Amino acid sequence: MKKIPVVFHMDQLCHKPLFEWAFGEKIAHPETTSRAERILSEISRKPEIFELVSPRSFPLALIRQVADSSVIKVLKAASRLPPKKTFYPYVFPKNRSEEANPELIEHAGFFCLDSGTPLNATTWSAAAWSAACAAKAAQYVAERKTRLSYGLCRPPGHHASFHQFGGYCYFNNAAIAAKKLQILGKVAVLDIDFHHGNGTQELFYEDNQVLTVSLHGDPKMFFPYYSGFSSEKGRNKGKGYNVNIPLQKNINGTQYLNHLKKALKEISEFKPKYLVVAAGFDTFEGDPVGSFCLKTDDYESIGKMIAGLDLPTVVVQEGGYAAEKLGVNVVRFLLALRRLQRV
Ligand code: Q9C
Ligand code: ZN
Repeated sequence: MKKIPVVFHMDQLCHKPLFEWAFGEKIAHPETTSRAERILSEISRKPEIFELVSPRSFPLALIRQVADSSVIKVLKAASRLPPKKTFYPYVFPKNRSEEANPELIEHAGFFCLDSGTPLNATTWSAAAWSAACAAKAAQYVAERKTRLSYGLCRPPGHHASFHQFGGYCYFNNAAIAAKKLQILGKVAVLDIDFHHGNGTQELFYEDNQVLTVSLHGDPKMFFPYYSGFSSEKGRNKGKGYNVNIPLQKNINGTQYLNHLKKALKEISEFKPKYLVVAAGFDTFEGDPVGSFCLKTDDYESIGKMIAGLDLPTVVVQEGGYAAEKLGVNVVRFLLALRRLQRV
């Protein structure tokens, strides 16, 4: 069986968000470098199964498809910040002012969703390498080199929309993978992160060639709060091509799998040529951000069920903040998908 390509670039580790504001408290930022390090260390224990590869350049044309030039300019402007300086936007205008200037770091709030997604001199490079991981993972599948690939994307991506970064995300990595594959046929994006994939939903909201399906904590109670409701079904041509499945707060593995079955039914009825999985592991029982009760074994069951679609699949890393268990959870999930490599 072919090895599973794991795409990662060391410069992604230069991104070190310090803290965020959570419900009035300043807390240590959950999106740490140790997340990627835990995944890398688990993967390196199985060299007969995984092949670690690095992207070689930024996928600028693809980034431009998922991010407005202003968002790109903001991150590039942040590259000019002094090395230890971090900017946390804290004013978020709702209007689209003519005066909004992406070169001015104080205006970053125009292009940003929340206060948990800081900017510093390394943000642009880390986010662009993360995007490059998604693009290269998609390339493996597009060129039929493998039927399964994994982009170890960090920072994550699914909260980033065309006009705004946020939710620890800068560029929408899953959308980059989908855009790359879309040229070749219909794509389904399945988002199993604890949070609603608002950015991915928005990027494909009017598209009937990309089906977006997300299972997540109910936005009535959880970030991003303003989207992820089941009534959001797509717009214009895209009507009927977005599916949201908000779930109860303490859902366990068995219950989760029942909902996943419904999600997969929607996907198989769409008859896509490719699958992109926005894979967050903040659904884990011990996660400090999520509230679900999934166990490590459940990720194997989820992987098996997804593999049942038998589609060429690109897995893109999203959230998951119980860092000590993140590596084992990711590996259990990928091993269950490995049957896709059989030809
Ligand atoms: N600390 C992803 O999982 N902050 N993003 C919530 C509680 C935003 C999570 C406040 C959570 C975003 C990719
Ligand atoms: Zn999440």
